[in-house]
Amino acid sequence: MTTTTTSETGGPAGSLARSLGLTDEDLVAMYRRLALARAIDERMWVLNRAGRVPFVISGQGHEGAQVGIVSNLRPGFDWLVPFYRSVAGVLTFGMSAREIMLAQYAKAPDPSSGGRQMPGHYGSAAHNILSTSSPVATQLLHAVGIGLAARIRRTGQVVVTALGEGASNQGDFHEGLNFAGLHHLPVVTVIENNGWAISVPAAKQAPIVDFAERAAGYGMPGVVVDGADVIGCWRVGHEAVERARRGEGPTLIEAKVTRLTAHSSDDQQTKYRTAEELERERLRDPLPCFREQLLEASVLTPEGVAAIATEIAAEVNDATEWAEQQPDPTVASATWYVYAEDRP
Ligand SMILES: Cc1ncc(C[n+]2csc(CCOP(=O)(O)OP(=O)(O)O)c2C)c(N)n1
Repeated sequence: MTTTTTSETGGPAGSLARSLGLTDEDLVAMYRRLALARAIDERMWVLNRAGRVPFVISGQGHEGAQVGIVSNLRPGFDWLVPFYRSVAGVLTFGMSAREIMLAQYAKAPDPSSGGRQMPGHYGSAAHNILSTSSPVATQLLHAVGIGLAARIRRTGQVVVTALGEGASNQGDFHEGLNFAGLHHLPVVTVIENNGWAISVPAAKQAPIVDFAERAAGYGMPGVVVDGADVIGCWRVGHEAVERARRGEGPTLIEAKVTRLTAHSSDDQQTKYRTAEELERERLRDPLPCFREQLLEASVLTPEGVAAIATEIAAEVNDATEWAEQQPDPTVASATWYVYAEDRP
């Protein structure tokens, strides 16, 4: 098994997408999801700074990889095991702006946990999105377990899971990939490599540059893709998901993304990232990159971009106001599911 590197950036997006079987409507829908994820994320920061929500951990810079790859799953049939930056991923897989805001406000109707999980740990039983645990990389084992169940039951379901490059140094990642490779499980693992694990740069995390190389140790293909290249991400996601669906086994994808914000609302990244780096990283923002590609290919017009922005602003306002009005969890619900005898 070899590690391959792929990038579609710079190609004429319209004809390339058509050659891949993507319609203009598909591309516009993907752009809308990217833009919606960004707008929700930006709103979270405003709410945090205004003292309305306790904590933000951002997906800004990761959205292109998430939308491109997750668009290949069948919502309501396949499974998504996300991580805390997966705002665009869970939106692509069926969660709504309102549901995301419920989690931010920790409200009782929050589908992730009824307000008991840490914000950013998205989940929805209705959408086959597993709410994950805070220790990083533990979600790999859950994803592999779901993949094993799908294989035993012969359902044809595929699981996509995601984590950061820092988390890929945890034992759970290696145990999970080994088991998935050994049993040819339908699991696509996406390392969203943003170059940092909080304040630790990737070069101080592991003795390799491309984390996808690790796939070779587990008998599966490893693919590196530019996370600012949405169509390229869609293509590698498509190949990996279809391979899993055919029963040919797992794939490891490494999307080189950028972290456009601090690690979280409790971090000050100017303590360890230079102004030059932060400026340079803006060039790798998938949202303007994709918008420019679609404008150049006449898939979108400036008026179309503006109309989408207006719709999204209304959707984010609605989600914020609606979520804020929902009831808080009851005190009695705090220990639900902690003790066997204390369940509703
Ligand atoms: C097992 C474990 N160790 C430490 C932490 C604290 N922690 C939370 S996020 C994080 C950084 C993870 O970096 P990376 O996997 O590269 O993802 P990123 O946040 O950069 O997207 C750390 C160390 C944790 N949640 N779990």
